[in-house]
Amino acid sequence: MVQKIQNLVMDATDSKNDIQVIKAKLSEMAKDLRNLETKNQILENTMKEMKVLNESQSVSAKIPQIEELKNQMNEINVTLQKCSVNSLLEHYKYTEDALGRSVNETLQAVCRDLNESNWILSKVLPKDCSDILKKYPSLEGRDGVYRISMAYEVKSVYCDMRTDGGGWTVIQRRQDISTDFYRTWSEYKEGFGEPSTNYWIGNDAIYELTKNKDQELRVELQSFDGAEAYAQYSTFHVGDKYNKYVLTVSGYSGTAGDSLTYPHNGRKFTTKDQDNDRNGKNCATEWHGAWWYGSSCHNSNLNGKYAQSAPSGAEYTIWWHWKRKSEALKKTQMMIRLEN
Ligand SMILES: [Ca+2]
Repeated sequence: MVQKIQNLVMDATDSKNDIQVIKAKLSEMAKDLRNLETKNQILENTMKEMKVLNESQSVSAKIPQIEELKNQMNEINVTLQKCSVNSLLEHYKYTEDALGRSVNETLQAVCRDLNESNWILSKVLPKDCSDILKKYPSLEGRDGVYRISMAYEVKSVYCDMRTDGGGWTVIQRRQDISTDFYRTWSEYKEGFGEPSTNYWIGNDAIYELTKNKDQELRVELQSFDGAEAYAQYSTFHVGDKYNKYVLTVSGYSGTAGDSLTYPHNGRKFTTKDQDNDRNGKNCATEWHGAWWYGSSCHNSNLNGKYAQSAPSGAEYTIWWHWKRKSEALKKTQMMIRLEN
């Protein structure tokens, strides 16, 4: 531009053109300058616009990329999560199956072994406590829990190996309050408690032990003042479940008095949930027990309520003919033995 002006001045000077020519040239120059300024302005604007456009384009261009990246990340995360959860689940299921199989197989094997060993034991084990004493005479005087076989079952029972030569199988035992005796028909059927402390051997077991055998029964009693007495019966057996474990008892001897023959001989067993007595009410619920109740309920109630002292009440563990009153007893024990 400067060069152009210098050339024009030079031309004007050199050629000594007239003032009009110079004016025209200047006017032309001014026009060029304005055009230039306009172009410059347009360029600047364009550059500004381009800058703005560029910025906006770069941002808008980046946004979809970010969104896409985010989407991809999410997909990857979801896939990863699914993958790990699925593989964990699969692994867990496999482990569970394997465990279940092995536990089941082991349990079945244990059951088979148990059944087999029970069957073998039932063949070789003694049938009752007198059988134990017959096989092992040195056990005389050693009361305790022994195992006997009964109808192909092995059962733990308490044996009295001391009284009158020993060999007594204990069918009922109470000595403290820790075992509840107010129970159902099925519980009395199966038996409950622990032979080492308090227990009922079970009506099915009493039936098994007394069927086809002449058994004697001995009932031992202790009151809270420490006094002791017994009642012995030369004949004792109970019927099966179809006969409601009907009681046959006779031939009393002893020091406690006979509170069993009457009114209990010939009576069916009654529990709180099965009334087989001839009383208008259920004697088991009336007197908190389970027994061979008669029409007048009872003279003895050895499965009745256990007291920690000696209160009076027909709902307690009483043996009427000993104390001539309904005094709760501290210890009771019923045991049977093959009659000599
Ligand atoms: Ca009744």
